[in-house]
Amino acid sequence: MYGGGNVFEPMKVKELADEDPILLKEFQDRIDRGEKIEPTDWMPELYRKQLIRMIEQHAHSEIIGALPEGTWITRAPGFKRKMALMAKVQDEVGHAQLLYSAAETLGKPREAMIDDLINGRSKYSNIFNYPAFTWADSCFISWLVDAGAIVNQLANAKGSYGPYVRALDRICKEESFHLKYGHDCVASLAAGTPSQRKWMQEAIDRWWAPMMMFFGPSDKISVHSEILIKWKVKMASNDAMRQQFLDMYVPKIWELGFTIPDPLLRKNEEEDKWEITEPDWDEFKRVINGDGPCNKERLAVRRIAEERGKWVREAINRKSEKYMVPLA
Ligand code: FAQ
Repeated sequence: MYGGGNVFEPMKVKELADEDPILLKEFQDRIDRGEKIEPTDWMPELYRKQLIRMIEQHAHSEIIGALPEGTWITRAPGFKRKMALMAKVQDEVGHAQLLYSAAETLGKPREAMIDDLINGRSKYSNIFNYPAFTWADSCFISWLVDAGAIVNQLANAKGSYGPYVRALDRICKEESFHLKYGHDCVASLAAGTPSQRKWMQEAIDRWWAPMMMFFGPSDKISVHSEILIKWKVKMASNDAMRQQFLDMYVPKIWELGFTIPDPLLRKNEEEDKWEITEPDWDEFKRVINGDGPCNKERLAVRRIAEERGKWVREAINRKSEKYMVPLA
């Protein structure tokens, strides 16, 4: 009912051709003029469904994204790192709440979104299905995964759907702080002992390929980009975002003395473009469809959280006097 669909297959919803052409043109004109679309405004059914799909997946990514880093809170080196990581993880969960609220404005209840997540019907970012074996893996996430998220979100925060862009605006501010924390963690390891440098290098080696996939399939095979860019939901293509990330962060990784595990990586100065090894899109499809190294574990944790929180939700929702304190 709400959309979703299988990877690389467009969603089956009311065709754009079946929408009222006058309303459709007015809608596109508003978008072209840079106006924001608000929940009570007219919108094509496909715009609504695409937004629900994308915002919901984004919300799930934040909540699942808290898991690989969250397991490092108790083992983070020292009190200050523990405090900072705890605050960061709380922020990520808060981002999910903002995003679920934004998606709810389009008509899909939060309970239905959570249900789709824990039952494996919704997607979330590929990258959080890989294991964080060491503290350095957590540092990679805090610096470079957050960096990738910011590249995407800063662009899309200028998009067309009011509730989503307002949520992104706030999220970007918090993510920028995470980025500084993450860079500080990686820079500390870079300036540390040979073992610490080795751990960080190994983390980069493990996470680089999923990081390249993080921005989505290449423009040649991306399914939704064309319409989302036309409607200013996505403000740049997947390849453009990937290029921007490479431009900003490859030099910074090199500056810290680390290498990048891609023999083909080079900047083609003539075309002003980074050349990379084509990501393994078969692995990507497997991972986002539930068959990655940690998918089962990630969803199992969310299921336990859902089960354990049931009594709280029931207590809040219950109308019976059982949980009510008499006023006098
Ligand atoms: N992972 O046609 P496209 C974060 C799916 S937040 C999984 O190109 P689209 C914060 C896609 O859904 C990270 N699935 O799709 C943090 C579609 O499948 P469907 C999340 C992916 O929507 C940091 C199919 O492939 N950010 O990290 C991925 O035009 C640190 C075809 O792809 C957002 O969600 C992927 N990477 O472009 C938290 C930002 N890529 O639905 C904790 C908003 C594609 O047809 C720690 N989202 N797919 O079954 C977007 O900008 C877009 O949705 C893209 C994908 C760019 C992710």
